[in-house]
Amino acid sequence: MAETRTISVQQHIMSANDLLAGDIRARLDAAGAFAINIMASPGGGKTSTILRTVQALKSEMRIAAVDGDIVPVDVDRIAAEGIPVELVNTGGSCHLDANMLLGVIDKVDLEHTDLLIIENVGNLVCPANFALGAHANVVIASVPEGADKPYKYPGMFRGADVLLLNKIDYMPLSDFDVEYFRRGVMAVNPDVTFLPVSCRTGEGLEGWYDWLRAHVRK
Ligand SMILES: Nc1nc2c(ncn2[C@@H]2O[C@H](COP(=O)(O)OP(=O)(O)OP(=O)(O)O)[C@@H](O)[C@H]2O)c(=O)[nH]1
Ligand SMILES: [Mg+2]
Repeated sequence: MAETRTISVQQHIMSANDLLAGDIRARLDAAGAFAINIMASPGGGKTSTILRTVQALKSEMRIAAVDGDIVPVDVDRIAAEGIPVELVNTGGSCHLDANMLLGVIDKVDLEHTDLLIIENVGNLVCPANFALGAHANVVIASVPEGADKPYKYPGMFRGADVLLLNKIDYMPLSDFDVEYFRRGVMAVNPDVTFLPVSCRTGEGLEGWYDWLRAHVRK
């Protein structure tokens, strides 16, 4: 019987994605649009953060959004805030990749966009492995998920430029150990901008808006 051999092609798939991500970055830069890739577990607060951000900043900057999902539930919520938003139908994939994003980027008026917000698929593993050409990775962890997430999903936390610890309003009901969480984050990503926030009460979000104000060219 013929011998079975396993050939890893992972490297090549990643490289192809990186090339397409480079194309997206070039188009964003040519248009002067700053893009963020928001990643979190399902329910961590990606859409809530987008809604809050749009409400707070849409009078200061032109915001558009792209949402990776299989149904337009979040797209409809974001559109209700009065900004352009496109659904990238992921067909059930566990992440967005650059090719999927390229499929909708032409529908976004990048020339008239200062901030493009990409809501990735709810997952703490796969999205970290696929660059989208965004200028910054924004990872959201949330208090009910527990403080051990940086230890269990280091790849996601390692790649973050901004880390929002959301749902801090749950802190009094929780055994969440902020120092344990912070140590886990610092072990893999000491330079990350770490901001505890609550999309429910608004606590801490001013720091997030200021980070965006400092990075988005208007
Ligand atoms: N108490 C509290 N609830 C929050 C907070 N942020 C979000 N939620 C709630 O958490 C739930 C999930 O929030 P979403 O913003 O939809 O989360 P998501 O990450 O977009 O979820 P998926 O798109 O399904 O992956 C909703 O019921 C929100 O109202 C917060 O800071 N505090
Ligand atoms: Mg969502």
